[in-house]
Amino acid sequence: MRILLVKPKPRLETIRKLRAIIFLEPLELGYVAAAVPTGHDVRVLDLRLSRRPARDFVRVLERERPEVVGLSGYTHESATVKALAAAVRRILPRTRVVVGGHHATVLPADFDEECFDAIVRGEGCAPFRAIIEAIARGDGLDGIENVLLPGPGFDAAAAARMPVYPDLSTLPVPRRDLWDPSPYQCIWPTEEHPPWKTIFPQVALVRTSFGCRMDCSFCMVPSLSGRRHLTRPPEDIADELASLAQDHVYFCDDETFLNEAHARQVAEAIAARGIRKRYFAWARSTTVNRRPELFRLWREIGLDAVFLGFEAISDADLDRISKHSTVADNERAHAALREMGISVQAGFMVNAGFTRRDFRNLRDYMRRMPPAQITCTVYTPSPGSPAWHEERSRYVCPPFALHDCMHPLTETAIPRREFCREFAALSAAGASRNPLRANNARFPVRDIVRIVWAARGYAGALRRVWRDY
Ligand code: B12
Repeated sequence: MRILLVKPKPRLETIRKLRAIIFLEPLELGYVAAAVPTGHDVRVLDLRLSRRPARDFVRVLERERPEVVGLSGYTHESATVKALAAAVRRILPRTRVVVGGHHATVLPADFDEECFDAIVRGEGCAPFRAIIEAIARGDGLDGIENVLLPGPGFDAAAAARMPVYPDLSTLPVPRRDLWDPSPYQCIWPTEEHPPWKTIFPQVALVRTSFGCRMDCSFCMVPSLSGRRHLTRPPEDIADELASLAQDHVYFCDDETFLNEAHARQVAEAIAARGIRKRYFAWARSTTVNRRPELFRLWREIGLDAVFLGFEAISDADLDRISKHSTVADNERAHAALREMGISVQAGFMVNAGFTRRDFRNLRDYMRRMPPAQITCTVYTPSPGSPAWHEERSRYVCPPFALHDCMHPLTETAIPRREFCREFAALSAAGASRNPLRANNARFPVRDIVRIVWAARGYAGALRRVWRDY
């Protein structure tokens, strides 16, 4: 069979404008493709690369006439995914349409529509393989674990239970041969940038673990993982890293170092194999403070930067979101990482209740920070998280379209247009602390043009957010 796996192009300008700064491989589709039994022809179509995604999708459907189309999507892409599925139904009525990904996992009922044949929840490899085998045999798709069937028999009780993640050692090696790696790049700030090297290297996305043991109120990962932190065998990770063409690796874990013994074994496997790459990973400040020696070890094997979720600038606000860390923890971890030569990406969240004074306080705090790449999002709990259940009855917009962590979804304390202006101004304030700027890094002129253009475009998109309601 011909199988087409598709990543949609986000509709929101806020996400589209991120592309010039960070644009990562469609790894989820690489995994699902790797699970397809041999003998079938699989193709990955990343519509984010297309200027006219709807037209290009139709052209590919007409030219290739796939028997199965697999669609992926985040919550804010729900409407786009449905439109793509409807196009398949219209053009190729006999083609099976399978949807998976984060939105299908947490809110499968949203895809209980005629244009879908199956909704895959959670890790997609085993279910997708079973679906392909069933279609190839001419069987129905009922009875496959973590798969729901749309229509009158839609199992609402099963939809309300979170799927269980498999043992990560059972996962196949993702099929990166299905895309050209060159467009997948992201900004790579370091404490000491090698002179005249690009700050936008090609980047591979690699998973070493899944899940989180914490219970931050705004995140759905703890409910999805059952507060377990599952890990991949260190040797599998080292094999995958050794096979990569890219020198730069972005770890797409919820927290790479939460299982300290595992993180150490991965570092040791990388060192033993003599793999020389640069790494970016996410960590909690409390993990850094508890195990600074682990980060020192990772620094030796190439850890350049760490994302720390600072989130807020008061302990009371951190308590309110069950972050289980303090402002002092964040500052200590920031200083410790920089002292080791590891650059910090600091993530802050603003919330709809922010007053002018709250914005000013956060801006002032950022300006006083030691160098960090600062990113800001709007506190919008992910569907499935405890805070989402509590907050969603107060949403002032349709449920999913604006769920990109850039749009306030409840009423704002100051007029929405002003809120957006203030939020955009935070990005500009944050940019002044970027280590590349603070350390006078030298990089190619084309990168300077790109960063100025990207920052302008992004700030403009943030200022215009109020128009989307
Ligand atoms: C890395 C990452 C990113 C990267 C982008 C990754 C990429 N490939 O482009 C960056 C940092 C840029 C990013 C940005 C954003 N992200 Co993000 N991100 C992640 C993270 C940490 C890992 C995702 C990942 O790559 N996983 C590895 C792959 C292999 O696993 P997977 O995506 O889960 O896919 C598996 C299954 O879902 C399933 N599956 C997926 N697709 C399909 C399709 C079919 C047909 C089938 C059968 C199965 C299937 O099988 C896959 C293989 O195992 C997750 C957290 C998490 N735990 O997942 C958040 C997460 C996905 N992000 C999230 C959000 C909200 C965003 C942003 C909106 C935030 C923002 N404003 O910056 C943007 C949106 C970007 C966009 N293009 O839309 C949310 C999504 C919530 C939701 N319900 O939609 C998550 C879950 C974080 C959270 N805790 O809430 N993100």
